[in-house]
Amino acid sequence: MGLFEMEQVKILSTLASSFGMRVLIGLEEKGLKYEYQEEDLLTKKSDLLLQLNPVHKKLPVFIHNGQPICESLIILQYTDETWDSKQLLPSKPYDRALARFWADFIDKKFFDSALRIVLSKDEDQEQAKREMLESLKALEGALNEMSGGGSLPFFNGKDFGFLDIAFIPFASWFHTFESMGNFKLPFESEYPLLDAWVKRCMERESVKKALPSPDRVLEYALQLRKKYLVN
Ligand code: GS8
Repeated sequence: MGLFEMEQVKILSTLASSFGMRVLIGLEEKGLKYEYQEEDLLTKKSDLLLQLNPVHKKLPVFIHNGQPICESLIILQYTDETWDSKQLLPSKPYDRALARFWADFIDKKFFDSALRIVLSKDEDQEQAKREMLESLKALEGALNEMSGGGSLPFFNGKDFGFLDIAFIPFASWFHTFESMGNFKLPFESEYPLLDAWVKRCMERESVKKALPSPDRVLEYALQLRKKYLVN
């Protein structure tokens, strides 16, 4: 039995969670075996989820040999510190800081607008749409700088890594944002580097395996909206 098979790795998540997808992609890239448990946030949070993530009560939860770890970016960093089969974060401290900065931007700015496109309406939704376009512009600029104007394929340069993993799951939601916001994300005209980057990432096995189809995501988002629409 190889070293990795002796480890017990389990993930609680839900299919359409971009945060959960991050963890699945990371584990796949590292070649780790894991057990996956689907949770249903639309009906009831399981006792296991409440017990393992009592602070935020959110998915995903990563369980390594019985110890729970929460927050997708923290989980990715934990896997990097625990298994060195493929390092997800770049090796230079400055590059690591940049990758973490932009991953944090995605969680604070991009995700905030995403949530409001899905769960709000009228002026708040319009504002969220404008904010998403601005966030994508900023990410296009970051990709431009970090990939040497597009001459390198990924955010961190030549290797697919932490920041790619932090953002690519949202590609499965782009169709949902467009459909719910009744607008078009102008990738080809405004964000050509991101456009090419999404297509490149989508060719990776780890990404193909973790991302649900845009239709599945929309179906889930419609249920979320029905349940949580802020009036
Ligand atoms: C976000 C997790 C999250 O929002 C992370 O892991 O990176 N910062 C965290 N999880 C959602 C499901 S995915 O949209 C969740 O569990 N929501 C339940 C709730 O908000 O009660």
